[in-house]
Amino acid sequence: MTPTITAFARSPDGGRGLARDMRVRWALEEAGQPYEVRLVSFSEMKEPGHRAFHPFGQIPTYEEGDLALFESGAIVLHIAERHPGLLPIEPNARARAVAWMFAAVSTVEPPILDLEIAKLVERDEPWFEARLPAVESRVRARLQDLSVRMGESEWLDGGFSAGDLLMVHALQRLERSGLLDEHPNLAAYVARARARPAYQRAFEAQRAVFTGQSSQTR
Ligand code: GTB
Repeated sequence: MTPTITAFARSPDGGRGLARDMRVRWALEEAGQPYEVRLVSFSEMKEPGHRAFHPFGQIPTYEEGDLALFESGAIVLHIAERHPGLLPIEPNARARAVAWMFAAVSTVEPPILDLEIAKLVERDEPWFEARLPAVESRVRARLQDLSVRMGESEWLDGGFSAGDLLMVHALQRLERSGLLDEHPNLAAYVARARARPAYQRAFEAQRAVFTGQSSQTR
């Protein structure tokens, strides 16, 4: 059964692939699975119809037959568990890849989001300039540790996995901050992942929504 995901009808990023439907699209492309897209406006997201799928009135959601899911990490895990290509078969390697998925969404991404929110929402606050260095330093601490752990490895742990997918999608939000470039191995890691054909297909699909060329079926 072809799943349906939801995405912003008008993404505030202008199609740069930063919204979280991108990671679901990317996982589906890595898995070679077709999907449909239902675009929702900001007001539709808060209506009961959408909240039936997402309690917090957000995107992305994922519907497949009787199953309705929210939370991009859980959706990517669901896709990775059902299709080859995103999780290793060997049980211990698989458990480690899942650990990297959690590390991406619960250890690395939160300080990145905090920095983004600070720059987007708090810029006019009188305390903005005073707080910024602390926010940046929390991001730097995570990048430093990740950079040391990765060294010159191609991926986080063996072959490309759903852990890399979520990690790269979190890291790419730093693109314009310059912080990623302080670690050439991390900048190369993100570039390597984004060069994958599946990433490129997902990126073009979400960008087509912005340029008005989306078919809403992949
Ligand atoms: N933990 C949830 C998940 O991973 O699925 C978080 C989902 C979430 O934050 N969804 C956002 C949303 O629906 C879109 S992705 N926001 C609307 C709302 O809460 O009312 C976050 C996002 C939004 C915009 C950009 N951007 O423009 O660059 C990047 C990321």
